[in-house]
Amino acid sequence: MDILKRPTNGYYSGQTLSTTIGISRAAVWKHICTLRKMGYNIDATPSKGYRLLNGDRPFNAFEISSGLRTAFVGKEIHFYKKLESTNDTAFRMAKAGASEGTIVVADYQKAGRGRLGRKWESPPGGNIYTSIILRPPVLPHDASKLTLLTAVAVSETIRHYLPRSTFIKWPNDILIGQKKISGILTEMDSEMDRINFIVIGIGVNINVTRDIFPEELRSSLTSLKEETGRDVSKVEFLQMLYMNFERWYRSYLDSGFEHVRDAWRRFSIMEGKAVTVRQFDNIIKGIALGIDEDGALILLKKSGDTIKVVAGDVVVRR
Ligand code: BT5
Repeated sequence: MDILKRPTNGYYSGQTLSTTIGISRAAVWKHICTLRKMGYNIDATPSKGYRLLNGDRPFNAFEISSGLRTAFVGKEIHFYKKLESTNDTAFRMAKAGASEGTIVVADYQKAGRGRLGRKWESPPGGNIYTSIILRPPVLPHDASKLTLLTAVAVSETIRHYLPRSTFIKWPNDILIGQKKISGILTEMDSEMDRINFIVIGIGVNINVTRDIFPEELRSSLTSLKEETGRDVSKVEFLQMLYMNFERWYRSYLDSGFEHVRDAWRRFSIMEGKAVTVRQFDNIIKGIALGIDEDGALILLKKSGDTIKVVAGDVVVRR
């Protein structure tokens, strides 16, 4: 693939490719067929040879890893056209010993999951569904901080395309204005005092329009395409996301949660707002004061008491 990408005025003949790579011409043809299946637009003209036609970088593991400037996130990438859920696959891989930073990406999820058994709509082709395997040397109690630092990394990446309007709603929603563009699902395998591994699943709506989603969700979600009016490269988006993620993950492990918390607060839409938090059947109302050093949401209740919320779904009331 790298040879075909080198700039040329014409074609690479089958003979040139065969001698450069050191394989037979029949094998060159087999590789060309495989590359076409991977999404590359390759022109094959008898008597001239092969030429890579211009076009977007196809969405595959090779493209995601070429030019990915990370130390460990994405050093191993498992790419699938179709999966039940990238989190399920990543969880199985982690159980079987996959190393930290291993990535699972899919172009379509048949059973994408949100939190608490909810569904994550995962139509084929236009969106990003990815999971990152981590083995952080922290206590299970600290796992929720990884959701918050991931939210910062996702928000930063989206802001590259939409400079002002990206916000985080605690704990795991990324919004454009009031509409959800991305969600994060953090799952863990742990003992009382040790994390064996964590899988961080990230879904982002990219090159789709709202009408592809079920009607009841259309007014509450959006995509990069809806907001910018154009398609963006999913390869470029993912590379930026993995780089941003690795930077924040390292910052947290090396220097603690404080910097993450500061960045999170800059993206937050909640501070000072009246919110309702639903925790199963329990409803808590209050003014959101921010997040504490553990990543928990701090609420000021009408009674004047402050309480700490560690899990739940938030509605911002005004
Ligand atoms: C989340 O759950 O927001 C976590 C979503 C994580 C998805 C990723 S994709 C890769 C990885 N593999 C998986 O199987 N999952 C992860 P929650 O906070 O429970 O929000 C779910 C709610 O968001 C649903 O009940 C809908 O209201 C809404 N929703 C569903 N699909 C959506 C979409 N594509 N875009 C925006 N909102 C959506």
